[in-house]
Amino acid sequence: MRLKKTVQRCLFILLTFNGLATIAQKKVSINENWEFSKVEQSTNWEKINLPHTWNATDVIDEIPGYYRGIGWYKKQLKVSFSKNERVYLKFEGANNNTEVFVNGKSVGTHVGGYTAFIFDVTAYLNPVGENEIKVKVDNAVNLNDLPVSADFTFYGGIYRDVFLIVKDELHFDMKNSGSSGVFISTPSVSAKKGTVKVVGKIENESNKPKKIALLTTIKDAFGKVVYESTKTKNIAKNAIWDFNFSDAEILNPNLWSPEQPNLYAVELKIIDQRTKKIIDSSTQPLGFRWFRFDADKGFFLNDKHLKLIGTNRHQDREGYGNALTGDMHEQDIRLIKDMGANFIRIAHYPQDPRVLEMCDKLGLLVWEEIPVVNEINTTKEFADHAKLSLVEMIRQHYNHPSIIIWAYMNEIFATNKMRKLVERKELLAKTTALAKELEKIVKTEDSSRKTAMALEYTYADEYLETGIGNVCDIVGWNLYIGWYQEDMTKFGPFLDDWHKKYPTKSFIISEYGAGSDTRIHSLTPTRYDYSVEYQEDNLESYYQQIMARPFVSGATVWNSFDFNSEGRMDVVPNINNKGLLTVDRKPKDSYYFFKAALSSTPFIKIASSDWMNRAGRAESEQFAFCKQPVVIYSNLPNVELFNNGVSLGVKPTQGFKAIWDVPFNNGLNQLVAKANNKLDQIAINFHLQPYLLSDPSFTSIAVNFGSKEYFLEQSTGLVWEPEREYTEGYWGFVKNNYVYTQPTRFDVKRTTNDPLFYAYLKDANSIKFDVADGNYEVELLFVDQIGNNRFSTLINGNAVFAYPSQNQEKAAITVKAFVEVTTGKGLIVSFDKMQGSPIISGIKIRKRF
Ligand code: GCB
Repeated sequence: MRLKKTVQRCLFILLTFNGLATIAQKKVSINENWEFSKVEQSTNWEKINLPHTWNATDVIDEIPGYYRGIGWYKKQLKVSFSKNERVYLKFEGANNNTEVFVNGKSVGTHVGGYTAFIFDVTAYLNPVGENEIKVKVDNAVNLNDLPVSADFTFYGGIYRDVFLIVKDELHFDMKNSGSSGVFISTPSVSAKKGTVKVVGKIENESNKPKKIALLTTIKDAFGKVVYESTKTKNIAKNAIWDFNFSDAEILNPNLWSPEQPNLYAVELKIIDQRTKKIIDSSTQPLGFRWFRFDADKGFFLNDKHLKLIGTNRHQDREGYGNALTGDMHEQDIRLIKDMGANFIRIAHYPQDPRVLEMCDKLGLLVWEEIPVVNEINTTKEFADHAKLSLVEMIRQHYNHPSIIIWAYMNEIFATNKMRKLVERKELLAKTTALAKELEKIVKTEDSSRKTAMALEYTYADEYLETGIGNVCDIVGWNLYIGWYQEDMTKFGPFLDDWHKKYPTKSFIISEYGAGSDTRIHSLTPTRYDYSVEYQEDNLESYYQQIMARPFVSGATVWNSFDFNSEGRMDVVPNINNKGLLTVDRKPKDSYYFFKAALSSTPFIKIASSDWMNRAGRAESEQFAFCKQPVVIYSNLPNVELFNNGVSLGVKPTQGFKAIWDVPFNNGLNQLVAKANNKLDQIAINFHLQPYLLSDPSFTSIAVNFGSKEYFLEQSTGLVWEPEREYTEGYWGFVKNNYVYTQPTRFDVKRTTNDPLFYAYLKDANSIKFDVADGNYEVELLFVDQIGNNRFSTLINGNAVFAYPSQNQEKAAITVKAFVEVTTGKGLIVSFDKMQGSPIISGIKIRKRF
């Protein structure tokens, strides 16, 4: 009740202008007090507020798939408007197909989940009393929708704001593809002078002619008026005035750039000449900047060279799906800017207005694209939807000075290899034809930006065969050499080769990256191990290779944030974890590498913030410490590191980093890194295993069998150490012909510690822990139902568990046993094999007495 009243009070925002009379201008969100149901006839509607998605939780549960179908929304709404006003509903985004009903009648439909749409609902509304707004949203699988397939989740729902807009019947164009109806550009711009072009339509929907004045004011970032003009016009009844003028010339404009995102504002007001009232207004951003790409030298902004460096961004977040608040969108863009980025690829679809607003304000150049991903459907409907989304994206975001690239396809031949040969030929031809059509659309809509598409290494043959890469201005390369393919050092040579083949084509590395899970750490990082350390190695190497090649215009890491991709099985089921930050926006240490590389102010960071709990063996019986590497990221030339107040020496940084082999003591290690006046500190808790396990200082050990990585249990900070072969006096497995192979990842039921369980040691003869006599608690970890393995596990000769258990699924199993060791021979875990192979995922031993 209370909310409703507030809304109604807010409906009238009174504007005053230059002493002119005031009039109501109304644009108010109507996000609150909706009801939701998957079934229209339901008697059980859930009360919700927008933004909303019905998939926020079912994309992270253990059941494969997520609900793709219809969702109904309804809301009661009181609207007061007079007979010479028009009322609109504006949806900033609903995925994917939407139909809106007012008081039981359909007012319109919209296809496409990532762009805004507006309906004039005046004729359907009851001007006094309640109205029922009902919205049917559908995210069912439909191959005519964009995208046909992609590595992200197609959350359903009204996941962006909805606005109620009330306007006079004479107003700026409300029928132009969900846009503001006003288009600002700078046809000529230099440091000396910028010309501003203002184009749009004013529609007189009344049945009387009207004399109006269009007042245009341009203000600089400080609110100072730098241009003003009044243009009058008689608009006939039910007629449209197409206005188009370029007489605004701003001398010595403050240029817009990532370092100085000087924003101007263009304010347009329509004044009724009879009543002197402002009857409509629109304020648009304006930035003076120009740019060009050079195939040899890279990108230039305002005639200065600028290497475009940044990230990609998906829009979802843990627990929210894609239904984020404006502040969350803003926080993301700030995180990207704070890292030092000057460029962002808004992939793979147009995003919330707040995203673009923040890119303008904070200074991030933008590549934005429509979601034509992996493949096209060769139907006319699909092509129409692609064209519609492209036009909507361009018109809706046209005024943002941050945008420099409109893109329309991503890895477009990704699925063609799976198709039959005849189909393949047709698909390649139709895809290329569609690319040409989309290219033409961009050039007609907005020739001031460049066009692009993102290609991928694996489909290079198809790009050559069709020449599709030549259709657009700029090629994006999504390159994962060193992740999906071997050897990251081959990345640079691939670029050299390509540049030689196509010396006149500018390109950007639109994607590069590696997956990482902040729970996984490695002293020997390798491809596909998902350790934070491998991600760092990969990104650092790519960064150096990119910077060393001036012909590479820029690069965007895949991805800013870990994101949901239901059906993907990396280390966290349903999550693509190539982010520099986690799904809940915690920076991984690789984020700080970029911060060191890109910050213009002194920066220093001990890159172990994901690895504050560590474990390892003492160097020897005499030396009660264990040496492990610690990386410092900094843009300062020399860094000094201290552990518990003792200096470990000064080291020069190379490639924005220095590495120390830190002698860790048992317990707390207070690390402090210093350079100039900058300082960073971190406390690392080290669990030092005695050199001999029989030492009285032994307390516990946890081993992640089947893995070469440390696994940090999130809830407790417990460190599971990587497996090792047995050496006398310590611990390890005894196994003939041991060759390590990386585990196969799968979703392990009933645990969130999937990597701990899906990695398992197979066919070990035994596992020995040379502990002293005493009482121990032993936990054995298994993943159930692997192959047709049948065996029993014994501790010091006593059977404790028969595998498999009665589960019918690949689930986590933990068996706890209390064992007394009396023989002086330690603890031995062994297996009695009945069928297949014995396997074991982990062992944890804790000394009790
Ligand atoms: C790509 C795709 C992107 C994926 C990414 C990955 O090339 O464009 O959508 O998420 O690779 O992580 O595999």
